[in-house]
Amino acid sequence: MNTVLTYGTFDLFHIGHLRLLERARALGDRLIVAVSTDTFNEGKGKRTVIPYADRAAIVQALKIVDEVIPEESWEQKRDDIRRFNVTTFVMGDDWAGKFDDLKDACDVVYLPRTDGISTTELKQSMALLGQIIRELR
Ligand code: C2G
Repeated sequence: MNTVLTYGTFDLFHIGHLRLLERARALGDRLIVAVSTDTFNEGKGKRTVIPYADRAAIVQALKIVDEVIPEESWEQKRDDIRRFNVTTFVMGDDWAGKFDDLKDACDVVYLPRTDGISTTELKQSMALLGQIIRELR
């Protein structure tokens, strides 16, 4: 049983997130996803639009996802790898190199990000749309 593990905020879930999870799942027999809690995200300096419970429910609903756990700290990865007997740790390549210290515990794979989509861009588009609507009133 090859277990794949990945971490993320998955705010305003979009095709970039889905493509990452699909490719991660294809690297093993089961996929575990650690979703960043709202508190942990505040520590990352990230304000999420969608609360943790909803972000976790959306990811859990995907047929390619076997389990969702909360991501509450930067330090939990090594314990999670041990706890779930993880074969492969996966992240998008915006994190390339950042988790190489885990290479003694499992395979570490960085996958190319999906171009043209990001939560930040979605937020910017929504803010612009709101401004246009206000100006049209
Ligand atoms: N991603 C992607 N393509 C995009 C956007 C995101 O492949 N266009 C990937 C990211 O590289 C990441 C995953 O989707 O692997 C989740 O992205 P975020 O929710 O932005 O995750 P992040 O806030 O970077 O949290 O401990 C690690 C952190 O929790 C990662």
